[in-house]
Amino acid sequence: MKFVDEVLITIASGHGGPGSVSFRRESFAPRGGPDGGNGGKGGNVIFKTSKHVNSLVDYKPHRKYAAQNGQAGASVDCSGSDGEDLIVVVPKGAVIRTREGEIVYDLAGMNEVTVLKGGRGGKGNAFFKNSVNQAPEYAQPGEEGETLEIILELKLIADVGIIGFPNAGKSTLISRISAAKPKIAEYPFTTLTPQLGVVKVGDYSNFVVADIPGLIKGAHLGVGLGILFLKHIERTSLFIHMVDVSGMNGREPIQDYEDIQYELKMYDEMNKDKDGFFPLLAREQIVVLNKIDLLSKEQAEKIKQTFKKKYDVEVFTVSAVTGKNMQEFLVYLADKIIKAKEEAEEI
Ligand SMILES: Nc1nc2c(ncn2[C@@H]2O[C@H](COP(=O)(O)OP(=O)(O)OP(=O)(O)O)[C@@H](O)[C@H]2O)c(=O)[nH]1
Ligand SMILES: [Mg+2]
Repeated sequence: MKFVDEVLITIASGHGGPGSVSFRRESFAPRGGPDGGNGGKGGNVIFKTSKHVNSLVDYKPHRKYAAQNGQAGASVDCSGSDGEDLIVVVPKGAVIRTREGEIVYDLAGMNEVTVLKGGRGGKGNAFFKNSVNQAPEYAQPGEEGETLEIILELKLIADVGIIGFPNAGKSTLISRISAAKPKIAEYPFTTLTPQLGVVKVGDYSNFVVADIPGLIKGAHLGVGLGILFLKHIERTSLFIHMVDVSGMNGREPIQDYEDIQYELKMYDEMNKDKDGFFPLLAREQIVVLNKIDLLSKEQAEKIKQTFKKKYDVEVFTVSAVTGKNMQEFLVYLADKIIKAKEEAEEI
């Protein structure tokens, strides 16, 4: 299925129905009093999140999604019926922004929110009857509904994001530590859309890892698959930065690492004025040097020390294929995430 993570649409709540101007006309009461009923209320626009929806593919760009209008009041004190609400079902991590980029609602952690209220129905002339005016000839119009052009954006919800060049072994890692079954292949850009995997820690706890498409030099200029999908790791406090250190395919680990950092920097630069944005470079990165099954022990240790000294970061050397050193890395990762979650809860 196609994966869509941003769409510009218009939403509109319903107008209130107008009140009615009417007088009772019955053969035994030729000069009957006012009996114009009230108009119905316009429908609201309500957003609901569902874990069963994971893309915005159902929403067509530039289309208007509107709740029903309330019906007009009628004679014999008949009220118009209320317009039906419009229920917009979106993924758990959806964000509603104005066209200018301002956040209207971030739906992460929300089940339901009324974004636009329908207009009130107008009162019919029966409502305005009083001792002074027994036969009012006016009724209220219905209140107008609201219209809003929005950018509906999806940012997946995960605890940790895996970044790295294509072929670094990101999907191999997520398939090893979670039940996710992403496509894995020896050619670059195997992963075309972000994938989530749930990692179980012990019997009671788990965390969510996001595998995103590979980044390459110039991604911020649109090279490869670009950098737009980085938004799916904006919610994570931690990144796993995977580097292929096998030397296969002529890859230079240090250069690859720096190229990715540069792309993150450019992403931060491009998004710094966006409402609610927190720079990617400010997140902690755990460096995972992968494919050490193709290196000698000494070679693996040497490259590990080079990274440690140069960047002052936590470094693991692993093989996502054979599982070497994977347990040690997972224990460290789980501990980090649990601590980060505890800190977030304290705030
Ligand atoms: N020898 C060896 N090969 C590995 C290891 N990890 C992954 N590979 C291989 O590297 C290739 C790329 O692996 P993927 O997991 O698809 O890489 P990716 O980072 O998800 O790549 P993209 O989706 O293209 O960004 C596959 O042929 C894997 O079998 C490893 O630890 N050792
Ligand atoms: Mg992949």
